[in-house]
Amino acid sequence: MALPLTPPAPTAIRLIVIAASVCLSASAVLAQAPVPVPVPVPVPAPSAASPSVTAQTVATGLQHPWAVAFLPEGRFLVTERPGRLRVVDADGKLQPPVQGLPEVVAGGQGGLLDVVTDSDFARNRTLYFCYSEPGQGTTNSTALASARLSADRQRLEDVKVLFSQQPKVSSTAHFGCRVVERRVDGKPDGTLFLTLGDRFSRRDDAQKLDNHLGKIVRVGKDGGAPKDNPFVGKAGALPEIWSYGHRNSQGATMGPDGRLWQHEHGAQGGDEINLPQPGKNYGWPLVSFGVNYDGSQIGDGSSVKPGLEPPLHHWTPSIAPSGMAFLASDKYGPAWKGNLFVGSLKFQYLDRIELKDGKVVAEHQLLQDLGRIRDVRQGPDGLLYVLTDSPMGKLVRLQPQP
Ligand SMILES: [Ca+2]
Repeated sequence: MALPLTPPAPTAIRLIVIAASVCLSASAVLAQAPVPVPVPVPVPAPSAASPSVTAQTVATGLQHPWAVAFLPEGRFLVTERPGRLRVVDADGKLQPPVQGLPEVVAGGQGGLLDVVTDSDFARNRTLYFCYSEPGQGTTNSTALASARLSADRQRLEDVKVLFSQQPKVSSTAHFGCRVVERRVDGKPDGTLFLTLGDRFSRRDDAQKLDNHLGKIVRVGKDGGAPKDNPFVGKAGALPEIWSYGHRNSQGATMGPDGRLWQHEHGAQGGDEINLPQPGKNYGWPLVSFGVNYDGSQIGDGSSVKPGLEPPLHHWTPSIAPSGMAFLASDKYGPAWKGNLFVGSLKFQYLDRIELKDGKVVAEHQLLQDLGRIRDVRQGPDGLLYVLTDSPMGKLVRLQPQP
């Protein structure tokens, strides 16, 4: 099926509105009778009092926003899936689309997806973004590019495609596409992780090392495979591969433990959190805690097998996870500090995950009346920001109440 190409998008600019903050206390939300959302772990009482939180709309009128990054002076950078990158001013005003993106194929789950700023952005104005890149005919794949944001923030300069997933496939699904700047001992090591989906129709390729389907790759900020990647020099294996056996990973971040954390969608059940280690196999589609959409078993029906890394945690039924961020700041008090936050597209909440000794010990559902949560990040102000996924998506700040 042909994918419509994104128009160059000189659409009318919506100047949007702020902050008549949707007041919504998280504790009040939690007290409401929820829709039956299954949680596979017991929920003990939190170890410290949870803060009262207001969901404050920073900006609206964003068309299927997918990712938010943070610019100096309180500005934001937001991707819109149809193929636009926008600066959002600190007061919520949307600027016209940033010019100079490469060609993006928008359709289905594809389009302009993740964006992150370089850790040294204040000096180099460099950002990284990933998107659905067109190929021959109706084919496409995920690609990763770097660019410099012009001083006036109106266009991209020096755009370089750092990596293109191979092979390109005719599919509108499972692009993966989260970018993480790797840090070692707290310092950027000059490389980036990129999550790559199995394109739905090519699940068996997730177990083969001669392609980039169903993989996490690690590439240099100038492109190319770092020499210490696990499969460099191995016959029949692509050198960018970091880990394999993944299905469709739309959330990833560096953890406070210095390791890469990611989550991925299962089929019917079996969404997972993993900590991908170099060269390891995360099992898809040989093992899963879920089943196929028609109810049939995946592989021989096993959920774990020797040689395949089990997930740290799984959600069955699936929550359809999106975005992933650790809260490092003190802004919400001790109960939330160090928690992991994950959006749920399917059940429409923000999952606050308590961890102890590296294990999930409790989950709490927040923001249950905002709609589908697409991204969650901690801003430089220490506050959490989320994006909602809709034709009129919002950027929302979680404001702790005194
Ligand atoms: Ca797995």
